[in-house]
Amino acid sequence: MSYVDEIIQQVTEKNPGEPEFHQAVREVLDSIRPIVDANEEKFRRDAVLERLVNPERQIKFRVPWIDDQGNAHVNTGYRVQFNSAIGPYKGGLRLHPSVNVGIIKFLGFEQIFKNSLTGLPIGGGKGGSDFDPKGKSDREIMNFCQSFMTELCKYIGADTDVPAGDIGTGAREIGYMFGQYKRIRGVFEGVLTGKGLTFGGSLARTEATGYGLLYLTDELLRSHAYTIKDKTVVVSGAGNVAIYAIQKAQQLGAKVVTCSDSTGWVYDPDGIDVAALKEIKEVKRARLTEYKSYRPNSEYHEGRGVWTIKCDIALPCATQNELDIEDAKALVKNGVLAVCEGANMPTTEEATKYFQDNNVFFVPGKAANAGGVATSALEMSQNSERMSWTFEEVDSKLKKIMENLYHNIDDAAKKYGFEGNYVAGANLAGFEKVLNAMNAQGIV
Ligand code: NDP
Ligand code: 2IT
Repeated sequence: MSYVDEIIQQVTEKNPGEPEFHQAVREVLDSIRPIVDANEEKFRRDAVLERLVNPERQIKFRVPWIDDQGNAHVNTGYRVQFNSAIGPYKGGLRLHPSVNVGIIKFLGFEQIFKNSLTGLPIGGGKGGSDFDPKGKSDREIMNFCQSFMTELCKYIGADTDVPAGDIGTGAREIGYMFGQYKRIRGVFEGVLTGKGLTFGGSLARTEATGYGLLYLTDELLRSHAYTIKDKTVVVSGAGNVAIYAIQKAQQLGAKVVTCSDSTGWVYDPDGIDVAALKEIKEVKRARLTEYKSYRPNSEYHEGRGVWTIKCDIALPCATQNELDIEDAKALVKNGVLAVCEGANMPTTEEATKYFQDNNVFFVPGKAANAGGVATSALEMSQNSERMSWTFEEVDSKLKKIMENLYHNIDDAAKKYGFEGNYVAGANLAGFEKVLNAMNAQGIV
């Protein structure tokens, strides 16, 4: 059996009940076969792949907190510090009831290659909790965040591990966590990114993932003599990534006709009203059912269904495995041109293959959504030099990073004989840099 296949099997056996982690490992290892096969003997001797798929450190802890009625609850907190070959661990904190160690490991593993692709010095990590922020009061959120950070603060720091937002963790949660870190550790440092603008946050970090997704999509299309202007775009999700993806798509002249949350989806044939969406999701923290009261011409449907709408470009921006083979068939049937992932691993393996087999441009999340973490790294730089850059400065750096990133994965795909396969290109380009750093640092 080849070294790659052996490790894939080992990961499956040694990490039972973690299908998303297996999926992420399979996809990366399958892509990097050309490099591994050409160096199999050395890689085996140095246990390169074993070191790649085993996190450097995994932290799991109890998070007790008290609700508004005085009742105590216990959630589980995680931080997986996966790989620090190219920089301090960097990656978000997910707060969602579906969180378990396998989810955090899949996200942390993806983060290694994503962070490498940004070209900035950041290693891979991820954390979170199975805490459900839905329906909690502001005070309950604060209680949870403080308790979570009381334990997490022992393991993180501006030069060791710098967490940020992800599903369920936005500016409010980062603020509460930052306050607790500062109180316990007694240092004001850039230990978290996505902070408020008055205490070290970077302009454009809020917009960065969605904007970056569109900068990359635009570059992809232009490189193939298409333009994004007047294209119909279908987006899933209605959170941080989705909102700013919709906003930038509209600024670039596209028409975005859908968004969704975990209970239903909206079809707005006149184009999504971003101001209304922001008010519903960012201010009221309400459900998408409210959208119709702002836009009487729109439709609200329970359940899932955005992928049934005819479009040129599909941007999944909600969560993992939200776009399956049936969705892929519907999109291809409707003539979709490009699918770029705003979320992490939103497309199933089968659906990904279907897009590739049907000549749809497909860019995986670790490339397409890297603008968020890239801008987090820019926030770290600003914190280190105790300066803050203008919105235009950060935004133009982000745009450059995403354009370069697209060309890097395109070049890597070509270099290894997989022209047009951006999954292979992203994994190969991301891995090359991490491998080089790991080799140089010895067996650690
Ligand atoms: P948010 O919490 O802001 O929004 C998540 C959105 O997805 C919400 O609309 C939510 O609906 C929906 N959603 C979440 N879970 C599910 C589910 N299980 N089923 C259906 N819908 C769901 O998160 P973000 O926008 O920050 O993150 C979205 C995706 O982007 C994630 O995959 C995240 O890992 C990825 N990402 C985020 C980055 C960032 O900077 N924030 C950077 C790179 C990637 P509801 O409100 O009903 O729960
Ligand atoms: O998945 C991701 O890249 C994020 N949630 C952002 C991580 C970060 O450190 O900004």
